[in-house]
Amino acid sequence: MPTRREFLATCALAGVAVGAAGRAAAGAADAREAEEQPEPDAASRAGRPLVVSTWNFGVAANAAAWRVLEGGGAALDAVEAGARVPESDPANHSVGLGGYPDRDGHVTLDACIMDDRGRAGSVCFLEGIEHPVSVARLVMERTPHVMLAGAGALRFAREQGFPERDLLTEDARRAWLEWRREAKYEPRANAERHDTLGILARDRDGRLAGACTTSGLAFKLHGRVGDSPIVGAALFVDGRVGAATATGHGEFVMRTLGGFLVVELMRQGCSPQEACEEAIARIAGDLGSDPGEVQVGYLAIDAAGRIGAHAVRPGFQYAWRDGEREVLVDAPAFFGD
Ligand code: SD4
Repeated sequence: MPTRREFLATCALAGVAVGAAGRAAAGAADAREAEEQPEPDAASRAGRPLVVSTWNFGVAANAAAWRVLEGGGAALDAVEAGARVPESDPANHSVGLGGYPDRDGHVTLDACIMDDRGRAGSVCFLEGIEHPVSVARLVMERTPHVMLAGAGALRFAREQGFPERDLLTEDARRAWLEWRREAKYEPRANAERHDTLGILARDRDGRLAGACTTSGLAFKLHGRVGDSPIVGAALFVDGRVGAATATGHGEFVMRTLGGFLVVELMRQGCSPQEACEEAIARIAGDLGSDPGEVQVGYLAIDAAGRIGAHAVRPGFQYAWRDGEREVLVDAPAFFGD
């Protein structure tokens, strides 16, 4: 396996300027990558379906996506099926039902979906609908638009027949009341809650698709929209090149258009791993020697079925499944373990 330095050199030869910060972290990352990424070579995956998802609950999302893929279904259907799993899970406090509310007690949801033809749909600041990813898909398929927000997104969902329900569970309400007491109702970025689902799939016909769904940062300011519904930030798919998704502090991803950056780097010759490392380096390189509470994780696949992942800090996990194997992996991190 080439070292990260060699990776970056290859990338640079392909015309990509690699950040100095990324090079600084290179040596320490080599061994960990080898240990932590039991990655079969892409050739063994050629022509086979693949699905990858962020975080450990990505295992359950992958299982739902896999049921679509193994029957020869489309990557787009697979990622939607996968994203709906955490959306319905009340125990997941940062996606859909049971998501932690904003500062004012509203659960507001962001989601998007994209296919290999560059079609995309998205909703943001949506309340009262359990499956924002499915609303996003219908924005893509049944409107001339890409993104609907807030009351307009809700009206569209109603018109499309989506049932409404209160998404604030008793657990989430208690956590919010607790936070409000402790935080004296002052807004703050919540650093611990990083559980957005980003899911990417390749189907039997080689088509790629991705989806992203979240209730966003816990106890955020009312009206805050994160990276998850922004095409090019938390999600980007190019059918000929690859797909990328992001999780973590959305503001950092939005400012750098990370999803687009990762796919663009792959287009210019980087592997998914190199591309994720460079995109993280652009963020982490500006954080000084201590990232504080900042966390961002990128996950990417390319058209050949190679996987890459990188994070600002340790702790970011992702799951991949290709039929024979279902694997949960600790992503390497810029700031090391
Ligand atoms: C956001 N990126 O709203 C989302 C939150 C997240 O894991 O990913 N949590 O900023």
